[in-house]
Amino acid sequence: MAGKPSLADAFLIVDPQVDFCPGGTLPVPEGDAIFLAVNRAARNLPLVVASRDWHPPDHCSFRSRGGPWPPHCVQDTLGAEFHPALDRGPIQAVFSKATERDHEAYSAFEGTSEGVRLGDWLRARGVGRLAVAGLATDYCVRASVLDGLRLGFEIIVIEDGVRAVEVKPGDGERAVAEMRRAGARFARSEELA
Ligand code: VGL
Ligand code: ZN
Repeated sequence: MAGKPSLADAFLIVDPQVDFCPGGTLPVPEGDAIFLAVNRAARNLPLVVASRDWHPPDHCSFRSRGGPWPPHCVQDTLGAEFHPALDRGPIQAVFSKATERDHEAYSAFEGTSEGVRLGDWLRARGVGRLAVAGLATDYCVRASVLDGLRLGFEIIVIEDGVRAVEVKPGDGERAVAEMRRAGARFARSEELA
């Protein structure tokens, strides 16, 4: 395909799951509004991966175990599936995280696909510049972006492809400021086309 060179070598879609969208058990306000931007970015970037929150039924982050969250993204349930509005076609690998009952993991870089960690998988494919979108801005997107920067990736957040939970009002904006300070850049999905 002819066109501008890509702004990124690969695209990470963080936790685009049913439970994080309206109607799910841990809904992010307007969580399902990310998919236009996410699908557009995925069409226009050369390599696409996704992470998924993939909890056992008694995960330590659940209120039943003293954690902060209602049960969500329980392995092999409907709520843990990718949202139907996500175009799965371009996704080449899925990285599961927080799969053990006593360990919480917000960052997609703690996720594995067939035993391989996300960072190693990307490096093995020559990825240096990574675009990131998904849910939620103030939790798993934030943690993934900060981790990716620490690991030496250049990170570009797709700003129309993220939404925040906002347990406290302003959490989304604070997370954006923190990602910027750490060195993340921001672009709109149209800029990738
Ligand atoms: C997430 C809260 C709990 C996320 C995951 O994907 O942002 N948030 N588990
Ligand atoms: Zn979770």
